[in-house]
Amino acid sequence: PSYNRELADLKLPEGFSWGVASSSYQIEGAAKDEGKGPSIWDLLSHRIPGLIADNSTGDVVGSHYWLYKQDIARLANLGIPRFSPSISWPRIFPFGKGPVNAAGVAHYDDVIKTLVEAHVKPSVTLFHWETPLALFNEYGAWNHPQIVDDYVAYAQFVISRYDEYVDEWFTINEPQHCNWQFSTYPAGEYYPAYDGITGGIQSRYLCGHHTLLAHAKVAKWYHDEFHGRGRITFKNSGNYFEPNTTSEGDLDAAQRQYDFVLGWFGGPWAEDGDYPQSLKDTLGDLLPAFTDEEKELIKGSCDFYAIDPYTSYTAYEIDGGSAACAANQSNPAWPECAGSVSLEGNGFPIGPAGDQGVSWLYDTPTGVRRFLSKITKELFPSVPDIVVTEFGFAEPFEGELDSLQTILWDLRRADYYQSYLDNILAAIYNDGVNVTGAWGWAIFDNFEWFAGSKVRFGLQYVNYTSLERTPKASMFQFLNWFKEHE
Ligand code: PNW
Repeated sequence: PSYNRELADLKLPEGFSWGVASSSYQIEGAAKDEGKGPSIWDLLSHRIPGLIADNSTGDVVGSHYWLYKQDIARLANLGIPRFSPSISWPRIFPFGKGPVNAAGVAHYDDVIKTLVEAHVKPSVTLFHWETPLALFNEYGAWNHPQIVDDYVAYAQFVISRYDEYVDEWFTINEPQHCNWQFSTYPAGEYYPAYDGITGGIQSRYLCGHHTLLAHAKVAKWYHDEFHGRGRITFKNSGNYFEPNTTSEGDLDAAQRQYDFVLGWFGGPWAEDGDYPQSLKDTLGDLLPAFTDEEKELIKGSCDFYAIDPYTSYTAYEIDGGSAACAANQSNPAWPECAGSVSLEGNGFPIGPAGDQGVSWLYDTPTGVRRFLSKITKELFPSVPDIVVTEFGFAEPFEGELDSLQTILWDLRRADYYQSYLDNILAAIYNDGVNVTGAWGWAIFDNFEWFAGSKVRFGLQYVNYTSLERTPKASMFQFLNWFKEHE
């Protein structure tokens, strides 16, 4: 059933870009094959028992590295026009820099060729969190400014090689999150400490700073070198925050959340190419400063806005108010300084919960519509168009995955896709937002980082023993929606 009968007959704008997404470490497997070097995720998933919820790793997962031909053939047969994969940095440069791994390059040559021949357009992410371990060991990776030039060299290698076939590039996946891989734990706990860097919040803002600079340098080079050939941006992670009431404190709490999540990486759209004032005021010396030259580089470095708007929350003022919190580093909500309630807004649940392994995820369809307006009209009015580069749901499961019916008859996920897509259409038609694409996460079940392999985001089920893929009910709902609206 359609949730909005008035939208049922509307067609997507011409050229609307849709498809499915995933990332290399989450689907490729072949973690030690054909010369790939280790990334920090090989370390995290192997070295620290209990760190990944089910102690799973990315060693095998869906083995897309070996099965890409059938995976791409299936996309083509299902009529899915676009796929957004990522390339693994340590497959190309096993040590992060230096010698190129010819087998890794030959592999991606064939992946791109296979996609092109199948008429499935690739939108490629260059860095989806696979930081080469060698660079971490050498200088602390994203904690250190040296990473910028090493990343730029890698990105230039890949873009130069595939420019002819790839019309959309994402430099970095969700810089809001890649930092937690270094900053969730104090230095010395799982990683060695570097140069007086303490990890934690200090790493978070240092790593963020270097991802933004790395992006901006690559974008500048791409714009100069390949002018007009394609588009480049990075993928933002962020969710919608509905103020709990119209009180000044709740409105302020929502605004601080936006500043500290989207605003942190909003430099490309901010008038001055810099961080928001509230970040500077709260973080002081913890927030590195950009030079004027760097701000110029950052400004204009994104050709469109990419957002992964999975869910929504209610924001409310915490005890003592945001201002008091902003001054109090021992407050658990520091530095965002706003509670983000997942279960209650005005006392009511905000939506059905996803798998407990991803406790941040709720099915909140109207939030996506409001969020798209919020970003393009209020937060960053200079955004020309916005692409929903990931959205998806992890169906909650009771007990083990032993019944084919519970696995494949994923009604909650089907409902999620239907209602989010209806609301994206409403954002376009009712609210006038220039949404130019939407990609479901994920092509099939994949390794969900710290939540492991039990959390399943796939539109196709993967049997991790036989490696067989089976489309879920949600895949057909997703495809039918596009059939009706194209
Ligand atoms: C994204 N949140 O991460 C990543 O790009 C994917 O690799 C991941 O598998 C997918 O979403 C599902 O989790 C996110 O807390 C992590 O709102 C956390 C959040 C959103 C996205």
